[in-house]
Amino acid sequence: VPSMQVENALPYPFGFDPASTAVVVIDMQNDFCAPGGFGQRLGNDIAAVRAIIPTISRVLDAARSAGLLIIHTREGHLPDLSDCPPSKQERSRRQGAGIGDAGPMGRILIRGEPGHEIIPELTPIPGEPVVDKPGKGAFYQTNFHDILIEYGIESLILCGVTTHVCVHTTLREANDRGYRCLVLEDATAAFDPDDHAAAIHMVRQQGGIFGWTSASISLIHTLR
Ligand code: TIU
Repeated sequence: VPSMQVENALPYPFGFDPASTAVVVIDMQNDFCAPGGFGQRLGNDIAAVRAIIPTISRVLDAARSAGLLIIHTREGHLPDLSDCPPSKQERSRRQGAGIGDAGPMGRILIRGEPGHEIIPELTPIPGEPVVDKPGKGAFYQTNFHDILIEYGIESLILCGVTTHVCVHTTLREANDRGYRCLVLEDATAAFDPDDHAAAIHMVRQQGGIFGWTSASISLIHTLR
């Protein structure tokens, strides 16, 4: 029997045990959240992704106090681009945000460059795992699954950007591996609010086909 429950989750209450639950903060990097980054250069308005920063901060405060594991992810590629599929680079170039090309925060979406760093407001606390991933999902070509197994994690609480891309890909990969996932609807964001709304709806339809959704405050109240 789970020791905690987010009562107002949809499609029904989300039960979890703090000892086997991780909060995953997905790709809150300068490249997605700061002016001149990959996200903005793709043609997007970054206002919606910046708006969730304080909400994620509050979630992290509550989760750290309750002893939950926090895992951060970053999307990016090796400087020699050996882990970047040419098809991915080609589409980014066509859109004016070429992966590996020079930008105001260094080479776009490249590990070690300022644009690749997590935004200062959400800097990980020492000891919190940071998973570097070449794809949209956190499982593909990373040690993410090994970390979940090492810590005995069974449930994931997902925050970050963007809801329909990296959050959803990670959610779907996790769901297929048996993890119970809660997506925080106001601690995730897409550049286009319609994409966000559709992505949130998809999680909880068909009886929660990919998992659960809730407002952050419902989780925070549960953790306190
Ligand atoms: N982190 C993540 O979602 N990567 C993306 O490329 N998202 C877009 O919405 N483009």
